[in-house]
Amino acid sequence: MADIKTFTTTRGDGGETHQQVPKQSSHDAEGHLTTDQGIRISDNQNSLRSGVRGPTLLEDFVLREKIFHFDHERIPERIVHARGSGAHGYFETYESLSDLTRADLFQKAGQKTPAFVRFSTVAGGAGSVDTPRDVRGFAVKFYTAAGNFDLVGNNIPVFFIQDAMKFPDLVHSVKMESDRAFPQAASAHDTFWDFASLMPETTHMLMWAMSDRTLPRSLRTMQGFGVHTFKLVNARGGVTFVKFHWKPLLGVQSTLWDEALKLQAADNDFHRRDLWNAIAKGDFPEYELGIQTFDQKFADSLPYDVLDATKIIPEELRPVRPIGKLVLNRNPDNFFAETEQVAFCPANIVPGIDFTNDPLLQGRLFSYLDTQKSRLGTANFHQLPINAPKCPVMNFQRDGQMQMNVPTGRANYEPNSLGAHGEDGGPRECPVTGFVSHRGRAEADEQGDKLRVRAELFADHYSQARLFWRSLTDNERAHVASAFVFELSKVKLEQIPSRMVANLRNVDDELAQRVADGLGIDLPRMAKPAREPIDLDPSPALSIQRNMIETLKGRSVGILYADGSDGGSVQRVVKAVKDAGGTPVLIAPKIGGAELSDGKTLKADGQLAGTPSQTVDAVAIVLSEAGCAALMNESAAVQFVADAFVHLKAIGASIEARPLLDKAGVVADAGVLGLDRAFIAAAKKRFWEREPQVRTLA
Ligand code: HDE
Repeated sequence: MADIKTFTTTRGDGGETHQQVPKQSSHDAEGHLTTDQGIRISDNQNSLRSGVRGPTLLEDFVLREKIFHFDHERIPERIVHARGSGAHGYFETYESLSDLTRADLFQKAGQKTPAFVRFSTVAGGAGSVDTPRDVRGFAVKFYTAAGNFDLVGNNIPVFFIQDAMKFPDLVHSVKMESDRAFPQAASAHDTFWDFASLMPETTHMLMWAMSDRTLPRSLRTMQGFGVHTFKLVNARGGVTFVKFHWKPLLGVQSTLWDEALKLQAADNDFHRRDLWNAIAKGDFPEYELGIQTFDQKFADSLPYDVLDATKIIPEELRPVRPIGKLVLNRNPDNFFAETEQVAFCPANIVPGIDFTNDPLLQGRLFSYLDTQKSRLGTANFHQLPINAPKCPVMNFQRDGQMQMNVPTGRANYEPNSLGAHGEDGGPRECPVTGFVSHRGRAEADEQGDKLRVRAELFADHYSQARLFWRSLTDNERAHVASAFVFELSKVKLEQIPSRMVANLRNVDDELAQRVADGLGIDLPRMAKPAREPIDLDPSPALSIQRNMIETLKGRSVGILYADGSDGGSVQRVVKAVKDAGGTPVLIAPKIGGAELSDGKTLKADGQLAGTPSQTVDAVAIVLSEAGCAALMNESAAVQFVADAFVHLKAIGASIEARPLLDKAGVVADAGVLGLDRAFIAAAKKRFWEREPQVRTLA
């Protein structure tokens, strides 16, 4: 009935722990279909009825059980981050960090810890699209030998608000509006911008949200951040402040806004499918974990507060030290059991890691456990296989709905002398190896009277927004300005856009002017800042364009061909793409393929109308004269080429395909090539210099 999977985790001390998780299949050992009570089912097609055309009988327990289960198959979706995609993998530590932390997973070079990751969008429901303009969740559960450690981060290093008190307001404002239930998965509406424009502390995050960071090309090409400042604690109790960073080994890549919009139509599951396919074919996504560490003295030297989640510490000021690598090498067996039921919680930390007084983090520590109870229905959700630690769990917690273990023994209290769990009546506390909260002496003088206040430096809402703006390239700045224009153009209440632009004047007057011009409104007076912004040094590390890695790994090249296309040319492109580590995608007018010049029929991976060029990273157009003529009046073909051009992608084409390129409005530039080697090199990047030719970079 059930085959058993064994998970292994290497401990810091070299020992191993095992846990067995039953993997249920839908039939018994001999292949028979059974009810949930194990009774073999004779007929799964027809309900039990009285007479051939008579009424269905209530006694049909097979039918009742099947429909009863179906009726309850859905659970409440997450209030935020409802749409997500998960993957299993492992984390490998590069070198011992024992000088900084006693956290088990960081003790030995080469040490591997099993992990599960869930990526998500924030605002949309579980069935919404993968490519809206939205922040992405990047939540990692490390099943360490000393218990579960959850690093529940985002792909942006800052957050909209500084205090947990404002989280319900933020989320209410961004989700679909409560009376009309639209828009779905979009921040471009009145209530979000009403809230954002009234809350200047959102400005830094808004700059990131309006940038290409919220349009990731794939889940494999985005960064992740722990956002808050945490603490690392070593065996001697020594503490170091830390910020966690994930960096994809493929580099960070984003789409353009027009591309993201069209992807919503082309493939709602673009990111989920990409992640699944990559893992399925052994192209395992990898992300390096890095840390920025610092002490109190450094924190005190900054003109902003390290407890404020709307601030970064630029990498140029404090380099990110790579400490290990996450490899995602296994797709979930079951979406619901794993990706849906996984329960992350920032409060899940292990000895060697600790919280700071960041008021946003402190609120999160309560929220996640609380929401899991409502979402998963029982305080025993930690027993679900995906949530269960892979190290021993021993305590006196008992009972509750859906208790899946059978705790033995008479004693369910501590201390006891009954010896139910060993001679000494254990399990017992572990004063040495157990979790001890760091005493937080460094912050002690900030504790005292009960106050509802924010620390002084939290009032600086604009300096880092300005830093971000100044760190971008011209193209990236234009995208930010256009995104503000797009979003605010969807706002119907007149007072909101000018209030937002008034805030933006504190970031940069040119940005504010561009947004006002784009909206066709007068530049409003500058909003009075709570604290005068200061000029901080730009951080080139924040630009995606500047740091893009030129590679075909993780990227795909769409090869458009039709009847009569030169077989040799198609095969040469396919081989060259593969040799460079990329994925060739064969696209033809018919999914059955096309008959090439050599008489062979080549089957397609995608049909032209269903595989537009935004689903690939570069295009090769391999057409004969007749093939090209046949596609000249095919809008999908013209659009295929036109979109590749305006999305700044490399276009390689046979000479015979030129008329199609002309019709699509392609103008010769460094990214428009023949089908030779130069095309493969070009396919590794985007042609940003083309952008002023294809859209207004206001
Ligand atoms: Fe979350 N957040 N959050 N959040 N969050 C949830 O927990 C919350 C915040 C993040 O794939 C919820 O199980 C509060 C920051 C991710 O399952 C909920 C505050 C960051 C995920 C919740 C924040 C995050 C969540 C909804 C402000 C980046 C998805 C369902 C005080 C560092 C995890 C759930 C997954 C999910 C609360 C702010 C990341 C309601 C109260 C900052 C990646 O508990």
